[in-house]
Amino acid sequence: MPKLRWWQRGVIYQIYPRSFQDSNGDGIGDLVGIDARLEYVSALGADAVWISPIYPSPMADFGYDVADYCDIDPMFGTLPEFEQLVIHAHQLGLKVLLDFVPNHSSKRHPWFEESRSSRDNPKRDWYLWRDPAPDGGPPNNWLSRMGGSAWEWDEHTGQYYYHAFLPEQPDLNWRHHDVRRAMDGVLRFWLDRGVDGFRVDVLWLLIKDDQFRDNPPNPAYQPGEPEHHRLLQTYTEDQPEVHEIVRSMRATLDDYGERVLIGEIYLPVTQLMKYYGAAGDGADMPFNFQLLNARWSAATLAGMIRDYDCALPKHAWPNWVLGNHDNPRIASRVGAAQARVAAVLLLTLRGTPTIYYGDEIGMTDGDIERDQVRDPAELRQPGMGQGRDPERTPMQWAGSLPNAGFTDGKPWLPVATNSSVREQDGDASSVLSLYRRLLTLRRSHAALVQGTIANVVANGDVLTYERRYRDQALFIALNFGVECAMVQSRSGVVVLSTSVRRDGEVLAAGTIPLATGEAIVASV
Ligand code: TEU
Ligand code: CA
Repeated sequence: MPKLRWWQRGVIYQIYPRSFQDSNGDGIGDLVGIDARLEYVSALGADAVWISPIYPSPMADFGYDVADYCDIDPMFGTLPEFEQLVIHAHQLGLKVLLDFVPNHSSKRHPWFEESRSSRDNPKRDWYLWRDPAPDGGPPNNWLSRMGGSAWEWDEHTGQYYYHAFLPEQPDLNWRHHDVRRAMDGVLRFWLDRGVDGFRVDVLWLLIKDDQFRDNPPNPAYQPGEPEHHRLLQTYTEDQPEVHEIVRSMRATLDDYGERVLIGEIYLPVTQLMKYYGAAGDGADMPFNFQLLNARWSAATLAGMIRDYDCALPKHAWPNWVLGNHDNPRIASRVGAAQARVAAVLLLTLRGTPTIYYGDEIGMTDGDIERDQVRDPAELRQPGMGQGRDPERTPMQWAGSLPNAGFTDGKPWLPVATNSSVREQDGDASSVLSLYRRLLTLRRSHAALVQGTIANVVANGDVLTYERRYRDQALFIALNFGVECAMVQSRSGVVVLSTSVRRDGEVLAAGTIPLATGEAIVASV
């Protein structure tokens, strides 16, 4: 087996910068705050931090609307502070991944301001401008993922521009050579500053149909679903030409050695696999989001794990994501007990895990009152279940401090009331301790990092599988049910359990009991 790359051995920890640690009392997290918490992340046992966008931005979509790709927003800090953060992270053995947002810029980006200034501006075609339909309406039926038409009328030049998200986020034209060149320069700007890789925002949306054909209706649309689900995204996503762009991003990173390219891609598994590249020359890890909305049952997960493993191209490296800033938190989706089972699952499956900040202390979705809503997705489509504020509430460092130690000022979103890092720190039975134990176990057991996964079986509410590397074999059993269950096991020793009292228990061959919400890892 070839030597693994750092991101194959490692665990990624996602930081939503607005909500991690405020250092200056303005109620918004920042780089100095993140820097002060790097020791925590490294002691947790993570290997890399991925920081959601920190570039200058009007914050219409909280940084996913970039006004300058090569600087830091003053709200978050300065470029020297970022460079300091990278040095500090590297001293701690942590890699730093940035969020690259190439699909769209802010409408305040100088590129767009030029583009919209006149029809014959040299940057006009850097964005997607179209004439109105004969009736004066939008050029076609494409819908925004944030609600309404994806076309915004520009009075000054008498054309519409396309935006897959907010009107404040015009889509760039990735068929234009100069756009590609400019964006390549952006990647190099950060790589030159020691950044270890990128998570690329909406990678599967970069290219749209060059004939701008109408999207067909979605026959499976159910009332109550977000508006853009009315149409299939046939002409607005996953176009074949996107792969050539992924390849060129990958080639740029390869100029710098072992840097990682991760794609944010919400697609069914077969389409997802194409993003690895036909010759393994695409993304290192197209994000695998299946756990984000999986039905929480042993049978569903067993099928999903087996199918994913089978679908992976030869040499492609798997990965699993349990939470992010766009989806409800795991502890709210499956409850506190099952969130522990989820932790064992995430950190014992084959592939690189991504942990969303706060999940390691069992944070739940925050309660956001109507007048506290900040997320544009919710403000534009109220009550559609699109709101992302609940999973973006501030990290809870110390329950005894005001705002759980996140800020001395007024937090931009309310701080929830979950138990904090400090409360869980010395408690061997806490979720935080479980995460730390799991991350330690990964480091000491090659089978968890580079072993095969086999015998993935659901039996009633219990999921079992084996991880094996050379003469090391681990048996993992997880109880998804609300009742105690019996599991067939070989003889061995429990090396980790969700209930600490079982650690070190000797298992005789035969059936062993698993309490509700219990998961074990046994050396067999
Ligand atoms: O998300 C893309 C995406 O497809 C979503 O899950 C998105 O949150 C949803 O469609 C909006 O209602 C990425 C980022 O992760 C997200 O935070 C940004 O808002 C979005 O791209 C635009 O940059
Ligand atoms: Ca701040």
